[in-house]
Amino acid sequence: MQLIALTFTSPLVPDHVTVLDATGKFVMPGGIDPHAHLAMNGLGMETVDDFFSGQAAALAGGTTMHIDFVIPVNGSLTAGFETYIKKAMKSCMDYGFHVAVTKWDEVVSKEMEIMVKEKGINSFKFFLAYKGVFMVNDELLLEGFKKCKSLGALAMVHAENGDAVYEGQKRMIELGITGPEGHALSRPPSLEGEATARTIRLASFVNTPLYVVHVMSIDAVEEIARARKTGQRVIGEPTAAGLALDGSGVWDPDFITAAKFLMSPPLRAPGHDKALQAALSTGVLQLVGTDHCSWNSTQKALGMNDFRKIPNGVNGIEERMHLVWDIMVESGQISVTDYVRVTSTECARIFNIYPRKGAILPGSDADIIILNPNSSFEITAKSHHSRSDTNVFEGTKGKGKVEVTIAGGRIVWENDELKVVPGSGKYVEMPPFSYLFDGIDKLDAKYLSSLKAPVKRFKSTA
Ligand code: DUC
Ligand code: ZN
Ligand code: ZN
Ligand code: ZN
Repeated sequence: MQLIALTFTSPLVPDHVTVLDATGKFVMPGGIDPHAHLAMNGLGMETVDDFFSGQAAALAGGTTMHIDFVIPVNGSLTAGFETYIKKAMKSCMDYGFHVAVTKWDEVVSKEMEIMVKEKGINSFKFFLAYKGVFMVNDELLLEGFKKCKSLGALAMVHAENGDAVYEGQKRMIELGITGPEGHALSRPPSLEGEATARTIRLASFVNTPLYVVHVMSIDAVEEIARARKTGQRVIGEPTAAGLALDGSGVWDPDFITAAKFLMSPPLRAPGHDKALQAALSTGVLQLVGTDHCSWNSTQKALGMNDFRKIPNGVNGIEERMHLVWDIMVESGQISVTDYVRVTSTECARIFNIYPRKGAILPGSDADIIILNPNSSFEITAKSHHSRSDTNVFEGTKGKGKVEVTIAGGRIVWENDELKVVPGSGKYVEMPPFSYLFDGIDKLDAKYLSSLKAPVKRFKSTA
């Protein structure tokens, strides 16, 4: 570890201590991105950002930990986990994993137990979309929710109605709408709203906490707001792209320009972005992810004649901290304290790694950033650190720049220069039963006692 003195005044420190002057700037815990896909396989290809390049980009943008998603191999969680642990060997910052569950049987049920008890996993993701690939039905979802609850693991959902999306895609192709706009048109906000409503009700039926990933629409926000008002434990995660952009980009006549905006759920019509910002500022949504899943132009071009073959995903792991500062703090929608909460602390609390992460405290990992509120940033593919040749935020300018990133006690980003070492990042095990589970058993007992005693019946003589 480096010896670093962070100071707002003239320091009196020995020569071998590096002094960072933070006068007029904010010193904060490093960002934690709860949702990114590095080295992810899809449509027979791999994303351009792996665990090294994606994390280097993250560090350049003030994020010091990310949580990735283990995708099962032929339905096997164990095989999936091993694959991802290998992919992550080149990490230059700390990382954790959620595990996706895509089928159901006794083996998967047992594997979930092993993941929680032996592998440091405390969250499982269920896809309601991607029919025929990852999509689960309500029966599997209920089994999965029950299992999560018994293990103290958080259930996460990709909430879009996959059957309806499939129908919508067929409809677009029949109408001859094969370009990127067909993607958005085939999966409107109502399908996100329906799936969000359904999963929220099923999670309530099981009485287990729920985390809705990449909330993209007013329709989904309204469902989450209503559930939270009744006291249900539902967490909602907007993404950097969802907060910063609307979906008009997919209408661009240039194919590549349009295709780079393609993600699922899609970026929405103007207005949804503002509603997501408002929901974040009022606490209806709690933390910001990215769904960073980067493909280059050549890969996106494979769907030139059919939007269903365009790989889904946008960047954001490097841009999230800057964008959230500019859109939410600089604009006056949230305080600096809330900024730390939505970019770092809340994620650490939900995934039960606070105060090791998400805090600057004695005993915490030294993941620290210095953000200069008076310095500006401009996002371009030319200057970003991702391996992609495009950037969905191209040309975006704003205020609030991360000038220094310290990860695990080492300065890794300073003077616009990265000093990253492959293999230096550590796997962070996440223990079960986060605060979201506090008192769940009492609610179960209340439910049971509310059931009327069985009616004593006799055989009717009538
Ligand atoms: N949507 C997902 O659900 N996963 C990865 C990329 C995307 O856009
Ligand atoms: Zn940057
Ligand atoms: Zn998803
Ligand atoms: Zn995702």
